[in-house]
Amino acid sequence: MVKFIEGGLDASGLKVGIVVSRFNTSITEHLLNGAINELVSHGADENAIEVIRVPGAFEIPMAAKKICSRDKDVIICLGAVIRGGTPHFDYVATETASGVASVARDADIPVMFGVLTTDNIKQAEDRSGGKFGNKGAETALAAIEMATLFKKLQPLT
Ligand code: INI
Repeated sequence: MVKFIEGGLDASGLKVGIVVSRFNTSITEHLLNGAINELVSHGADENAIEVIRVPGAFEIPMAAKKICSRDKDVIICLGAVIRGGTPHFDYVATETASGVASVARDADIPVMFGVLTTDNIKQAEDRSGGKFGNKGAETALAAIEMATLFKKLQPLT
C-alpha cells in the first residue's frame, strides 16, 4: 500500500516568523496583511506570529537566516522588487530569490518565498490584493501546508 504524506491547512499551534521588507511599502504592507489574515483565518494565534521588518528585499535572506533559530515552525518572506530604469532590479531580484532559496536549503523548517518581482507598480498592485489576488495570502497558505507537512516528517525514533 502506498503511503501518502501531506500537510494540512490547520494553522493552530504554529509558530510563524514573517520577514517583510519596507521598500515599496504600499505593496509590502498589503502582502503582510494578506499573510496575517490568512494565517489567523486558518487558526493561527496572533501571539505566535512574529513580524521582522527589514529595509529592502536584499536584506530578507539574512534576516530569515537569523530567525531560523528563534523557535519557529515556518518562515514567510515578503517583499516587492519592482523594475526601474537600471539593471539594479535584476541584481536585487536575483539575489533575493537565490538568498531565500539558500536559507531554505539549510534550514530545518520551511522558508517560503512571497517576494513579488514585477515590471511595474500596477503588476505589483494586482498581486497584493488586486485582481490577481494577494501573493502574501497565497504564500501564507503554502506556509501552513509546508509547516504541517514538516511536523509529519520528523525523523522516526
Ligand atoms: N529593494 C526592494 O525591496 N525592492 C526594490 O524594488 C528595490 N529596488 O528596486 O531598488 C530594492 N532595493 C533596495 C535593496 O533591497 C537594499 O535594501 C539596498 O540595496 C541596501 O542593501
